[in-house]
Amino acid sequence: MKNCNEFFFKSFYDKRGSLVAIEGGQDVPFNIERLYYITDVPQGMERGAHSHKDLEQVLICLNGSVKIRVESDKKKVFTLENPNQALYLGPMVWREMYDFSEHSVLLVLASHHYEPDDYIKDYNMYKLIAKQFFALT
Ligand code: T46
Repeated sequence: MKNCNEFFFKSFYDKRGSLVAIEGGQDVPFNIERLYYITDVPQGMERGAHSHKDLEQVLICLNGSVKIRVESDKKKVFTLENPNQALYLGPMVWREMYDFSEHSVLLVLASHHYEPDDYIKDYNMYKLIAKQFFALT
């Protein structure tokens, strides 16, 4: 699937517990300019429902679990449920986050500062632009 893939970070696990280290530009394919996290999502609530024109992001569920419905040249659903599991979302990937478990914590690493003009929130508009974009990439 284009511009979207699941991967795993190396986890340093010993009798004291687990540590995951993330180096920008090495463990994720961009330099990290921003991070944010999503918590306290009520049961049944969905978030996202947009794409980004240029932004690259990596999603990590630090606690609990969450499902991500994605679309680029194909459609797929990922379940994030381990803190060393990650989902890369490149440009022009539609995403919808849902089924947040109680106490879930979704951490997002982003390649750029917050830019409202980078969002595509209209699904019909997304479909039009994505069709051309993925035909060329
Ligand atoms: C994405 C998914 C995975 C800011 O002021 N700065 C920020 O960096 C972000 C991300 C959001 N905001 C404000 C904008 C809204 O007033 O926080 C509020 C909630 O944001 P939004 O409705 O966009 O949240 P989600 O969960 O629908 O989407 C977020 C990201 O915005 C988006 O880039 O890919 O998480």
